[in-house]
Amino acid sequence: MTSKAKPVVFVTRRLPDVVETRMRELFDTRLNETDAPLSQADLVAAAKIADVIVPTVTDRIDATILSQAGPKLKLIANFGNGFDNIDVATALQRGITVTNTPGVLTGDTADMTMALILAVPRRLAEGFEVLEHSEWTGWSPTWMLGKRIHGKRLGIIGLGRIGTAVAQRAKAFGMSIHYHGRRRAPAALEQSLEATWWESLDQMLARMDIISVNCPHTPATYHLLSARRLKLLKKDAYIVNTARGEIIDEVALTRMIEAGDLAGAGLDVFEHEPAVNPRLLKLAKAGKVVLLPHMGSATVEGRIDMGEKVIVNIRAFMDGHRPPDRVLPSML
Ligand code: 8YV
Repeated sequence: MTSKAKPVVFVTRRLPDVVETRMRELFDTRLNETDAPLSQADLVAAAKIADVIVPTVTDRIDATILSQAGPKLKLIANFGNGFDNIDVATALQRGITVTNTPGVLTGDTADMTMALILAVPRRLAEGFEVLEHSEWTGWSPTWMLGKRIHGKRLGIIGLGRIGTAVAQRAKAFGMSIHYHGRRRAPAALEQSLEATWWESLDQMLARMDIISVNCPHTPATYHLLSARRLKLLKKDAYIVNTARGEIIDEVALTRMIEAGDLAGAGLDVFEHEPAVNPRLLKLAKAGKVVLLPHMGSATVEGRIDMGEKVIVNIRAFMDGHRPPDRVLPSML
């Protein structure tokens, strides 16, 4: 790249118009007009020509792709908060900077988490379905009874930005807040949430009414909710996951709900997206689970803010500054 040339920025999926327009003004932007997820060969081709790649959760930027990257590729500016789609360690070893988009999708994802916390115990999807199939024969005092939300214990796994925003919402709904994380939260945050820290995840699981998964997917959190740990939950407990499917052993979870060893689940993410285990779909029909297609951060405002963050990161990097949202080795 000569000093005046605009960097080649390869964007793997369609982004909001306003974001694409701005990117076109600022960079030599290559867009994926079809919006179809790219194949590995497409990603290799992009990595060969680009200064910057802007991937999303649907692109696996692994060591195979990185090993074939051209010498110009110096930045992967992920359009997303989670970066488990990128082999960050290999990228950093190769001198490629990685950035993400934290902060701007916190509230939206927490809202969706709260929606699932409400939807599953209060049987929202089942209610819709009765009307949809014109099966409502009238009100009855003992029909369609769910479980009360307020007064219940919510166990949050990962009290980071999103976990904290979930806790604030859940507190307003009268739930008692419990959490487990690698580190204890600052005392002021604990106090404001009236939150209880559990050093032992196992002990927390055994005592909660609802579990919300809000930690990132890393090698350490893969199947954190393993078959063994899921068995620690109370039989009438629920699990909500808006983080990553890989954090829960999905087959074990499905089996437990089928067997009546767990009351239900609200899942926005899956282990093998976009594939969804047909047995989970069957449980959804039976009203035991509420399933959403990875919509946690899917708001117009959120997507535009994510795009803005990507642009800020690219510009800072190209101007020779440290981009604000670098993924650091300590975050892996
Ligand atoms: C995004 C997400 O939709 O940002 C994240 O980590 O899980 C999602 O909300 C997706 O990652 C965009 O790439």
